[in-house]
Amino acid sequence: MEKHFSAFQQLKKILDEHNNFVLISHIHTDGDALGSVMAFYHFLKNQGKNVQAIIPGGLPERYNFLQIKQAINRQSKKQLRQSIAQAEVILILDISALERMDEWYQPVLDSKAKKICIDHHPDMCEQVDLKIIDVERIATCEIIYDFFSSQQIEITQEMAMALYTGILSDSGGFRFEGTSDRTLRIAAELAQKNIDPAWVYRQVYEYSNKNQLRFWGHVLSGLQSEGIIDWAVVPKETLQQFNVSLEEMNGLIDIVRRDAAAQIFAMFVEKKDGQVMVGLRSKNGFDVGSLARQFGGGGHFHAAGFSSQSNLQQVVSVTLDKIKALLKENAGEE
Ligand SMILES: [Mn+2]
Repeated sequence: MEKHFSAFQQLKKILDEHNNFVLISHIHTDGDALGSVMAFYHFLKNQGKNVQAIIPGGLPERYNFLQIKQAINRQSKKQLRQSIAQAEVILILDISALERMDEWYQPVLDSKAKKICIDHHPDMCEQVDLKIIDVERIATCEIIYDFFSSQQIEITQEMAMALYTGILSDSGGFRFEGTSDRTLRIAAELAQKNIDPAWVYRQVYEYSNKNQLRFWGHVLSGLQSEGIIDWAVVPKETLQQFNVSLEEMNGLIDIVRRDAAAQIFAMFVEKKDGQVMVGLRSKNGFDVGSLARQFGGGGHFHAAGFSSQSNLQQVVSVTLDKIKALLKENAGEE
């Protein structure tokens, strides 16, 4: 039997028995977060329920094809705070850490609503009433697909598009570790609902402009390397010079991953306010998720990140030293 079957039944019962819902996911949002929110949005709306969908921070333009603007952050902040306080059920999707609800973290915790976490990140969701966590899944959208199909819920074309996009984007276009035969079977099922894989790929992965590509070229030409570690450093002046947003960094680290001679990858980006965002990837047995958690961040075994208030050079050297120390430790164990 399906591993989450009884949790899925509980979830279905909760959805059936209530009318006022809030859906929320994480800041610096991505295709899986948006796909998860949009799939539940369409499902609950089709059931005639009241639904408010919330994403902290901005909505990336490239996902406009999912009609996110028509569904997410539709109320003023004051009204959203009220919706959260009055909700009966809050679905927290693909969150990794509840703090990633950002400005909505405290309002959600204060709400008397039943709180439900559905996620494929290691479990860091305290203070919720029901958790459906599965770290073996490439995307939260995979778990949501299982929920719908286990409960014989019809997946409409809009729901299928949302779920397919989430799986496509979190799997890096069906390439990353964790992409399984099950991933491909689910994608195939969803694609039957009038989804053109090449068209969706184009929306998600071919959305760059020339300026962004030139910026990527600049960063790549400054790529540094030591042993099996590759890294790049982007000071805030470079972001300003090329006039690119943080969002336009997305995907760059996955180009760096193409270096066959390296196995651990880090990208250090200094934001306008001085905060440093660190993206981490690995393609061996090195757990970047646990590394990121040591620095107050989060993520998966092969893809993770954290942010720091220290200055850029300091974050670079502390992170690289930590990676080297862990590599030495791992080598000692063998
Ligand atoms: Mn995800």
